[in-house]
Amino acid sequence: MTGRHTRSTSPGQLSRRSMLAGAAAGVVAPVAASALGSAPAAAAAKPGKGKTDGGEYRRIKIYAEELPSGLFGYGLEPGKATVPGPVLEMWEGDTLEIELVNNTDRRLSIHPHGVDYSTDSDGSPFNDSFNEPGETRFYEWRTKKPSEGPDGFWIPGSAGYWHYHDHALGGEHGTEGIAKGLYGALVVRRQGDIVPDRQFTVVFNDMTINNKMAPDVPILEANHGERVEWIAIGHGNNFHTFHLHAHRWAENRTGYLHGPDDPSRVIDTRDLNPGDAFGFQVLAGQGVGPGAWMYHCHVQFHSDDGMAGVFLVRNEDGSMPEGAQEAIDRYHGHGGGGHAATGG
Ligand SMILES: [Cu+2]
Repeated sequence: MTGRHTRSTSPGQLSRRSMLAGAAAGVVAPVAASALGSAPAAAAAKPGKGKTDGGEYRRIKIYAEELPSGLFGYGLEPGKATVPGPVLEMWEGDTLEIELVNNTDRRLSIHPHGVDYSTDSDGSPFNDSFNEPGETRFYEWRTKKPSEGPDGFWIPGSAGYWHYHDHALGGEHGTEGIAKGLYGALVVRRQGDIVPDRQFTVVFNDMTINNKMAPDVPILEANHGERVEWIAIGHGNNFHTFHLHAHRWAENRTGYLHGPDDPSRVIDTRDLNPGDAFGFQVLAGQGVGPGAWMYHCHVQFHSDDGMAGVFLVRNEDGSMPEGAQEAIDRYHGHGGGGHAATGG
C-alpha cells in the first residue's frame, strides 16, 4: 500500500543477528530462537535513513492485533500476538526498522524508550506518528555506542533494559492500549554483554502481572544453572516493588557484577513504577538449588490481591524437583490449608 505513512518494500538483505522472540511470560524460548531470520522485506532507504553507528541495519515486521480475550498484543507473525509482546533486542550501534501492521480497527502505535528516533517515529499522536485502523507504517529506532562529546562530556550509549508500548490507542498517551496489553521489552546490549539462555518479561501493569493475576500468571521455567534474564517493566497507575525469591542481582545496567570490586549494590527487590524498566540475569537456582520460587509485588495488598507468580527452577535434566508440583498446586489453590502429610 502507499500513502503518507507507508512506503513500498522490495527484497533485500536479511540480518544474520538473531532477534529474540517468544519471551512473553510463560513461554520459555531459547535465546537462539530467531524470528528475525525470516524477516521478509527490505525497504528502499529514505534520505537520512538506513544509518547505523557501526552496527547493523535490521528490519522486522510487527503485527498489532486484538486478541480473543479483548486484550491487544504485538506479534512477529500474523495471529501470533502476545501480551507482553516479543522481546526486541538490539546491539549498540544497530538501527531497527519496524514495519508496524495494524490489524485492528483502532488507532495505535509503537513508542520506544531508551533509543533514538525522529519525530515521525515517535509513535505519538502529538507528532502525527501512529497507525490508523488497518494501516501499515514504518518506525525507525537508532542506537549508539558511548562516545566522548565536546568538552570531555561523555555521551551515554543506548545499552539498557528498555521497553516499548502503544502511545495512541484510546487517547493521546496510549493509556487504553497499555492497559489492554500493547507493551513489551526492548533490550539494547553493549559489545561484550553476556547473552542469556532464557528471557522473561514481567510487566507490573496496574494490579496485574502481564495483565494476569494469581493463580493465572503463567509459570516461568528454567533448568538449574541456566542463565536467565528477567526484564521487569512498570505500567499503569500504581507504585510497585518487584521481588524475586532466593535470587539476587546487581543494581546496575546489566544486573550482574563486572568484577570482584564492582561496587554495585546487590539486591533482591526493586521499585518498579509506571514507565520504568530494569533487567538482570541470574543463574537459575544458583546457591539454592532447584525448586518453585515466588516472584511478586512486595506492596502487600498488591501481592495479596494477585500480583504473584512462580519461577520454576527444574532439575538440570529438566525433571521436576521434589516438592515443586505441590507448591504449584498450592499456588493454583488446590493445595489445601495444611502441610503435606509426608515429605517426598
Ligand atoms: Cu504492586
